[in-house]
Amino acid sequence: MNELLEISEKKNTLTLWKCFQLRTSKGRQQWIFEPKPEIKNQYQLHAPINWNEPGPKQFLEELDHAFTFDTTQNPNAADRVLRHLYASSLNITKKGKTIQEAFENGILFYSQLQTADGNWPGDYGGPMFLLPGLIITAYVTNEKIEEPFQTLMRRYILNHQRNDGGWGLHIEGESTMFGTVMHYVSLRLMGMKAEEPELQKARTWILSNGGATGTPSWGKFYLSVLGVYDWKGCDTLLPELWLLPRWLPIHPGRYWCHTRMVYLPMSYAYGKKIIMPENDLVRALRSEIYTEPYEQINWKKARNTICVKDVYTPKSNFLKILYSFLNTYERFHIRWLRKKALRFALQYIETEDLQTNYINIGPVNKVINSLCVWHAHGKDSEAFKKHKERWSDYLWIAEDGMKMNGYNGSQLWDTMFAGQAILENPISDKSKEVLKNIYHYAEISQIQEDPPGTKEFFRHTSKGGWPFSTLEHGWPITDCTSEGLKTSLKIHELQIPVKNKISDERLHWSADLILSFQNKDGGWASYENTRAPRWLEKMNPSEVFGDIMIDYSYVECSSASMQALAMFSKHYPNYKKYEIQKSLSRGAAFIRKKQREDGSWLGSWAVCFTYATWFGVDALLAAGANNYSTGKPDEAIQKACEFLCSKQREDGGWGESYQSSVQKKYIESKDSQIVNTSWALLTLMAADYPNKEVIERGIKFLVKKQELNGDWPQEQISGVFNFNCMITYSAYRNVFPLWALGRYLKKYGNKELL
Ligand code: LAN
Repeated sequence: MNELLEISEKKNTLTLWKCFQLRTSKGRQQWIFEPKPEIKNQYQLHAPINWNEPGPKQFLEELDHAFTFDTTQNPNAADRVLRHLYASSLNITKKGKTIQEAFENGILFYSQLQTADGNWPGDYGGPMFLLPGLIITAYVTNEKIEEPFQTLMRRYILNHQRNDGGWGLHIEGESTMFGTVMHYVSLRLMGMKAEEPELQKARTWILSNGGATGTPSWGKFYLSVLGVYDWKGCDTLLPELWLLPRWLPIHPGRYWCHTRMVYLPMSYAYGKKIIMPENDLVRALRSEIYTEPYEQINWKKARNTICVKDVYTPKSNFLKILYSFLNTYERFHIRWLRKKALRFALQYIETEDLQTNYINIGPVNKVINSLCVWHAHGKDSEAFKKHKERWSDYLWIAEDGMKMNGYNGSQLWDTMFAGQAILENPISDKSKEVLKNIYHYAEISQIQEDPPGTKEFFRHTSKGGWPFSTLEHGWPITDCTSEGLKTSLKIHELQIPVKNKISDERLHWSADLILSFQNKDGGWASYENTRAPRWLEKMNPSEVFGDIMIDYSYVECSSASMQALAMFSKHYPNYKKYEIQKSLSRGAAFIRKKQREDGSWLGSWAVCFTYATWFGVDALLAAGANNYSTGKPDEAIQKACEFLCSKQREDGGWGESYQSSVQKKYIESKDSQIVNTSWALLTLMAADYPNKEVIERGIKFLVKKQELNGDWPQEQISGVFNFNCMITYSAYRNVFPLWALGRYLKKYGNKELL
């Protein structure tokens, strides 16, 4: 392309990106469509806009073009839209010559993305089954999604269509029936015609892989609501389970809270058999996605049909037998019992809505709760309106279009990590200013009371905790509480002047909460204590996720909790001293038990062994284990360091593919990754690993990767949940290299770079 043309096209792209603004308040993030007056005039975008008129129509076409994203090299977008909005004015023209300069440039760049109330907004996409849930819900409830957003959603979906015509479970995954059927249907609901080439290709994928009866159970659920699958083809989602005695291990109150909160509205929708009135599009879809005529589908058989490309956790025999009983019960179910169960489920849904200010715990129950509330109270009800207002909290715009985030953001988490990264070496005025704002976000986000309904609706206490995202969301998490506590304590140590200091009492609440979260096995789970035995996993009906039934003790959550307790004890030596000591030694025993033969730990929440090994080593150190500086390093720490060294690559970096998490064995990525390298370096430096050359090679790799403006490039996807689904952490590429550089500076001082 002619160079001038290319420049003008790029300019046009950036202008179109700028039609969207991010509104933030107390961590809440909402993208709004707000074009500049020039754009409004240029494309005749004056209210009421008729999108079929030539000006607006052209605008949408150009918008579509501006968000076209090439996934062939890397399907991970780099959160460019936000970064362009916030950070395009910074002009660093020279790469740092020393490690200190690289560190400061990194802070300078990253500080521009910090919002006025101290947190970092960012892309938290990755999973590919979330947006379709919202699109289907909006369609069923007859809610129109604003046209520019629809354009960006379609674009996002098309950008991530794979060469074979399908879509995966997440942006890096191979095509699955779940991904493909859900996106095919979504595109059709958003107005695309069945004959369009992308849809033809998708249909070919679906039909040649057995048709939509092979969609996993969560997909079957959405299709049933839409009326393009028969509820008879779903295993029962028995609402009566809620009425079982609470002491029974299979009572859903004992499930992992995410599973519990998803199956809750699912069981309500199933009990009510919510289904949209049939229309032409529904009839058309029925004829498009199956290999046989819709009327001839054997629904009973379809319950147990699943495409081989989707299976991660096959339904156990135990579950199949259980379902054969429950499905029989479903045919004759007791009316009054069903009614009672549904009344309870609705009350529980409404309580969750109130407790979370209609944000809900996650993106899945967000949309299914909306659907249930719409069904129970109607489109004009206050409750449904409040639900709708929160849809935008989950939607994110990046250069690959509009996606649905895996949470209402990762604000608290990213912010506390950024704080700890800078705290390694907070010498510049800039870093102090950034820390002050970080502290402000910690202060306004701590949960100070238990929400109403805590006991009745199976919640652990919340007081003193920190959430993953925002206070309004309000579910406390073990390690988010710990990172919040650690960061607050460290900032207190630094004694920078802050407006509202978090009182000693509030910090004691946190320590109490962390202590209360410890499990019998000595470890810590994610949101609550482990409430049921492991065998409950045999009842995992999801087919596509691993380990979802109970909240297990995790290395990461345990380590963060131990670090926080140890640090707390240093600040408040007289508060529950012995209890904390005991807790730490039980924690250490759990961590040691989880270490693998090769010295590593398996990660559950990021990819993968480098991440958990960082936590494993930090946990042991927090519990008082010796590092190398003592001359007699703890054997487990030694093994962990040797493991890491064995994985360092020629270029000085480390790199794991998401397959490490899926297969639970170390699988290298094609190239070394900034994020894995940082975790490995943080671990080796924490352990005081004596071979400095290993560390310097890693540091050099990080500095070499830094961009001119102080940012780092977005590489592969680094987050995971339930072992099989990946999730984007757009902050990690900034926070972790900064943390590693900061620690290097603190330990070894500054150094010229070659
Ligand atoms: C998260 C995000 C944060 C994450 C950490 C705090 C990093 C972790 O250390 C503990 C687990 C936790 C809280 C976590 C659990 C699973 C979540 C909530 C997610 C990965 C974000 C999205 C995911 C959620 C389950 C997605 C919806 C899918 C279902 C299977 C319900």
